[in-house]
Amino acid sequence: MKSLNKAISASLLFLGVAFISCGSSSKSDTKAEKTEIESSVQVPAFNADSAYNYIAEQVKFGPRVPNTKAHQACGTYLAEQLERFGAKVYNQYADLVAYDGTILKARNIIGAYNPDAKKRVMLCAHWDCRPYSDNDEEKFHRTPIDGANDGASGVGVLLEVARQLQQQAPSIGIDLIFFDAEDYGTPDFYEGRHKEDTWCLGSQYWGRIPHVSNYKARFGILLDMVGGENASFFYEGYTQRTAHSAMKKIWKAAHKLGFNRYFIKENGGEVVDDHVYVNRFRQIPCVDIIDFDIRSRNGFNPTWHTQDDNMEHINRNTLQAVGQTVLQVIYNEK
Ligand code: AHN
Ligand code: ZN
Repeated sequence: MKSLNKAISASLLFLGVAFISCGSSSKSDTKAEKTEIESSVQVPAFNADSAYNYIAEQVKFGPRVPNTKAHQACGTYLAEQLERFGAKVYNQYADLVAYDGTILKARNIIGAYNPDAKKRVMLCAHWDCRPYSDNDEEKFHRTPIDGANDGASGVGVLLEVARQLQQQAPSIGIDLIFFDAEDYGTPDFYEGRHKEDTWCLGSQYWGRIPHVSNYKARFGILLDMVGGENASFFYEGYTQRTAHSAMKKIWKAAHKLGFNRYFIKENGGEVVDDHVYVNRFRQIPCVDIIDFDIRSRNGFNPTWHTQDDNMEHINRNTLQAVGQTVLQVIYNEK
């Protein structure tokens, strides 16, 4: 954190010097200085402790599985937080049909900043929890997860982004979208008829019926499992094909900030996630920042869909890397 603040003030100092010299002679307005001036927007410092606390608050409700008290209470909390941070809040309530026919009382929650701006970027994460620990020992297969990383981490980072957006407005409009019912996909133990597209039900709904008609954004960033220990974010396969330029911009920003060990500039595997439906139904290129490494056992973090996906395995340094990178990108959009 300290070094980041130093870096920001150093570039401001440089900006000041550049302005002074430019004032006396336009000839000193060299290309290098110009580039420095253009890239010197003040980017606020992301507070990982704050993001961590927003994750802990969600986890305290218990597993946010659709159709439970914990889910309903957490939905209220999230909408209230967005209000408190000055967003215009939209709620989408929908009855969504799960893989086994269960009707899920779902709620997508959207917080809009500068809602009238034409130039927009959307940031999203899912807020629901998987009702199963089906990557754990068999006796836990039907036990819900805490979802500290899988769900709450992305939302926690975005709530901290919301707090920053209230303090300092970027030049473009921003929409924070908390999708529901992402993680209710068909478990392997299901013996009934298999349906297609059973994951990401909230984003599929939003993609067909967005919170404002004809909703458009330049690009989206999806945060999924962004709080784990030793996280690595590769170029996810679907993102590579559909949101290439936004993806490159994000990894470049991360490297500029020194987060090379998290943001790996190599191809990763392909994951079905909310970004697929954002792109498929709304033609908005959307980048999935997801802790997914094809070199590990199943690609996912060891706590994925297990009882270990709890606060004990949330790492502030990972949150910092992701949160600061997101701020770097959105405050540099013109
Ligand atoms: C599938 O497992 C098909 N998609 C992973 C998306 C996901 C689940 N993200 C979090 N939990
Ligand atoms: Zn999941």
